Amino acid sequence: MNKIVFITGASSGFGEACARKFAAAGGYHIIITGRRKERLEKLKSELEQAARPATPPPPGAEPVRVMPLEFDVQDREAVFSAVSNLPEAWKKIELLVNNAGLALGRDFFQDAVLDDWETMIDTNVKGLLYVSKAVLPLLIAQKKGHIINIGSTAGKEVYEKGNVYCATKHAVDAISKAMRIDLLSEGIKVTAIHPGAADTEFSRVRFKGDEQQAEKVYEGYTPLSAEDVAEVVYYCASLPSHVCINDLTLTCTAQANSFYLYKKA
Ligand code: NDP
Ligand code: 8X3
Repeated sequence: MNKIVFITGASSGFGEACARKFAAAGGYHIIITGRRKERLEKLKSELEQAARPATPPPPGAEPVRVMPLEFDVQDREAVFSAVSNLPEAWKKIELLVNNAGLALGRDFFQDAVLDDWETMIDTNVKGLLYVSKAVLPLLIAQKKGHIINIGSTAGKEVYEKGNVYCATKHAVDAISKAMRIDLLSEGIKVTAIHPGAADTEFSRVRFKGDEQQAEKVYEGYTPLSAEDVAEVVYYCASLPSHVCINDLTLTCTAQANSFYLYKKA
């Protein structure tokens, strides 16, 4: 029987790459969420119609089925109603990947826009909490499961003009540690994965559509790709049930942490 994985922010970047990875590996049905419905619908048909998995699926695995769910993680009611309206068969979720998130702006604290701060806090922190609280009872009911939270190197060190984005990712780090402790008795694993710079739509969103500024972020080195991150998520998810990676930071080879990124001139 296939496991059910619930991935937030699957219309782009890491989340989309994770959906592709789990589909290609076989043995999973996938709930993909985001606000851009057409992208989710397109991904669903692509994954369901895709050729056979690259590797032989586990014995007894069924062909992948994909359930797109359109909601804004900032909208508490929408999150809870999307999860509670899932068909019963889709409620047997074993893996939650809390990935939806964003940065908005890169400004000194004194110049930053309050609305940007609120959106980051509402999405990266409150959104992650809402989704976790909505999905957790489904994991707890099965006395097993795994939550993978996508943090960031920005959640390990604060960098100049990163202020509130860094704060939200520090919060993801703290929430992950807290979840791991509190969920011990429920048999639920909690993994925090902290990627460094990765070339997705992240910088385009951060710089509000300014393509030139976004491209500059990835000049002079080879950043992580969404697929690199998806490989690591899949690895963490496919370990034996008694093994949990608690905290994992991955960067491209040119990056040591939030401060040290070696760019060729
Ligand atoms: P993308 O911009 O490519 O993808 C972000 C995803 O999050 C999209 O699918 C988007 O979907 C979803 N999302 C954003 N806001 C909301 C919302 N309010 N409600 C529902 N879904 C939302 O960026 P990445 O893939 O790079 O980012 C994924 C995660 O990884 C984020 O948490 C980010 O902070 C983190 N991260 C990114 C790094 C990078 O360098 N790229 C490095 C470290 C961490 P839609 O717009 O359709 O709603
Ligand atoms: C995204 C990586 O360095 O832009 O979390 O903050 S960084």
